[in-house]
Amino acid sequence: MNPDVLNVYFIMGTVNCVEPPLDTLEQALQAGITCFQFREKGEGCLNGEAYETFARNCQKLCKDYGVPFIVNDDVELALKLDADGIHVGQDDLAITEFRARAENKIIGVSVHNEQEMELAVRSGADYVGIGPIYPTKSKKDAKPPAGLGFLKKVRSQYPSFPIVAIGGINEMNASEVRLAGADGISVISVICESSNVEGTIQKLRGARG
Ligand code: TZP
Ligand code: MG
Repeated sequence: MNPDVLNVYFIMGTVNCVEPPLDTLEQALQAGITCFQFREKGEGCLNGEAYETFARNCQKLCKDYGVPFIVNDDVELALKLDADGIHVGQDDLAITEFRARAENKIIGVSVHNEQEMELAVRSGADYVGIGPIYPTKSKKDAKPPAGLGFLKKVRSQYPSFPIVAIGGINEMNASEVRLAGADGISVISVICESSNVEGTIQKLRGARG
């Protein structure tokens, strides 16, 4: 995949939002996010029909702006909606199994150590997510913050594999994360809680973006 897609990768679910979620998503799309991940999970999240309807509404907005719509974890939803891709963690399904069912979709995988990285690449992932880089309040079961060390190591071992970094990234630290080797940054709260989504996204963007 083209790593520029990862430049400013917004992740969102209703529980992350302060403003109406679809308003936040549309503002983020207008401001130039390059990828969107639908991640409807956590206490108080939508279920059943409301979950699917919300996903479809997010997908439609992404289509309007030509931005890839990636589904977190839920393979069946990704296939049902014909999403552009799926992002899975280590506890979710095997990449090879999903690839067999969705040849042309983007597959992203979260990795936390060299073994997971090697397996993701070998299994045919299109990109990896590395984090949490810094402390985050947006994922209850997040691993301890890893800092930039692992990211730098992976970049040196895989000079051109698409990498997005995640966890506690904001306007202040985005550039050091990019300098450490990330093609892009993935964020939840800094956009969901911004009072100036456009300004925030401008500052998050990489030089290429
Ligand atoms: N995975 C690792 S950290 C994280 C996820 C989904 C949450 C990132 O959210 P924030 O608010 O940008 O720290
Ligand atoms: Mg998962």
